[in-house]
Amino acid sequence: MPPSSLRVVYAFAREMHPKTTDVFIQYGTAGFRTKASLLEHVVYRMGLLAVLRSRVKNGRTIGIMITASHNLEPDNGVKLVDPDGEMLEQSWEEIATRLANVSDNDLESTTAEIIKQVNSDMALKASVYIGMDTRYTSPRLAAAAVHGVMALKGTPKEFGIVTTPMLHFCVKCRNDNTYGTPTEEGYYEKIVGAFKNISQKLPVVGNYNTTLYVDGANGVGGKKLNIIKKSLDGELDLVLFNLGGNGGKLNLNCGADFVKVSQKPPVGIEHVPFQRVASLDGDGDRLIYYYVDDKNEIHLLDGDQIAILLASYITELLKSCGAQELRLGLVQTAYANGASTRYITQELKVPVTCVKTGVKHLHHAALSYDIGIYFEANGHGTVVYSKEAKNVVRKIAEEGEAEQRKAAQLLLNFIDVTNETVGDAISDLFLVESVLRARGLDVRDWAALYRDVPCRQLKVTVQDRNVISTTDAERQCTSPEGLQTKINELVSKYPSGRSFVRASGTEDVVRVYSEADTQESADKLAAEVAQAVFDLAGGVGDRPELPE
Ligand code: G16
Repeated sequence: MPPSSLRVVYAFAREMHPKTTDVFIQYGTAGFRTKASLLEHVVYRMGLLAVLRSRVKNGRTIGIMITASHNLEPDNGVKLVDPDGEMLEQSWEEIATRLANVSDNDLESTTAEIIKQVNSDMALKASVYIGMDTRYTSPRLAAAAVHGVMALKGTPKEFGIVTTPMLHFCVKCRNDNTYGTPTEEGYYEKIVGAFKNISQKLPVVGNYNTTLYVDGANGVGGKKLNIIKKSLDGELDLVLFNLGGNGGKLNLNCGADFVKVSQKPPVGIEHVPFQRVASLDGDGDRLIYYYVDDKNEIHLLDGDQIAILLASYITELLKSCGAQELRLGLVQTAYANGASTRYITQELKVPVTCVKTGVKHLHHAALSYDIGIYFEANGHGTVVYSKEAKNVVRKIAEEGEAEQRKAAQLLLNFIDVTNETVGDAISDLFLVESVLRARGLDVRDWAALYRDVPCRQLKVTVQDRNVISTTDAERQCTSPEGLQTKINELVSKYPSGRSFVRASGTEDVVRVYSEADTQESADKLAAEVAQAVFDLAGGVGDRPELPE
């Protein structure tokens, strides 16, 4: 493509997707995310960037997902997916931010500069897969992405409404056909098919029962489970609610983020004590389980507990296979409950790595193990298995002793249920159900594995959240001056106290996390640290308060 044809980049921008705001936007924890009305030009430009990225990767397919995931309906966002289904390589985030913020007049020349900088061969073909969530602003933004791809003569393929992890899966399959078929049906075939295979090998025993209630957050995940439900042949009886009808709003008082942060059950269902319930988030990439007891108190089984359940089962299968030489490790963030980290290292004797928030960081760290399990406490995570690990297990499934073969075959099914490209609520749900079934556990047995330290999360609005800098996997705050000293002073008043603050990369807020020996203390500590953030980091609006 000769440089002169870049004129069309400007033409599309000016005529169809002009930049109408000067608000600076940054590629954050999971792409660009803000009010949907500020995003059209950004998404168009990400269409351009995806084409350049595809060419740099020799024409391999790149993904664009239109979603603001756990955020409320008025927000939207865009995430770029790299050829192996992982998040966009970090060194490109800066390029994405630059392209998103230049004026329309400078767009053509900036595009030319970036082509040179990344050495994108414009003669190559380029392929871009585009998916979107259920937000009413998503179709318009998806169209802007398509125009961006067309402007640089790439080939867009639209998947319509899919979960974020489904798009990641399709991108991976398109570039590596040994992983599966790059369609929604291909996803069901592999992941749901493997779950049914496991279930058929595992009789229902002990306290496990096959009825699972699922809160769909009024988003795409629930809709897809409604399709899957019919093909489960009774292996799992899904009772779905918050599917987007009856005026239910996306992520509003429901969904994984609401349940985790507010520590309250979602609206949309009458809770029966001890019922096992799973909550997805808006684009189907996070999963939290919970139950309500006979005193109407909620008990969460969040990303930490999911990671532990999966780690202990995989460890058991590896032992039964005789493949203990495979190194299994777990990756968490600072939000992981202290009790979970202690349980993993002391009881399970599994090594733990702590990294910064954002699945891109966790995924990367997990790849250093033969089997890496990564979960954020908010329910975002998955398992990755190295080629070596898969080969070892395959060999045992073919050549091992009878009992070893049985365990290895179960593990191979388990690997197939896993969406290794990214955290996936649907795939994770089937993994959890497989383990509960294999072990005959009900939700209370699972919750009894260990007890969380009481914790609390709060949000504080400040003038510019970038004044907060952190180090040590976000556990220490380096600016503004004096804030960490104040946090240390507050924490020291509470037995088992721990607290940290960081700027969110998906919402315009500073997040505060605290833990202490009682819920009252954790709440008080969070409120005091939030006050300190408000005072020292330029709080705006109302002073922070605890949720009721
Ligand atoms: C995204 C990221 C997650 C992160 C979450 C919150 O999730 O993919 O890794 O934990 O945002 O990030 P922050 O605290 O920076 O706002 P999702 O489900 O919203 O895409």
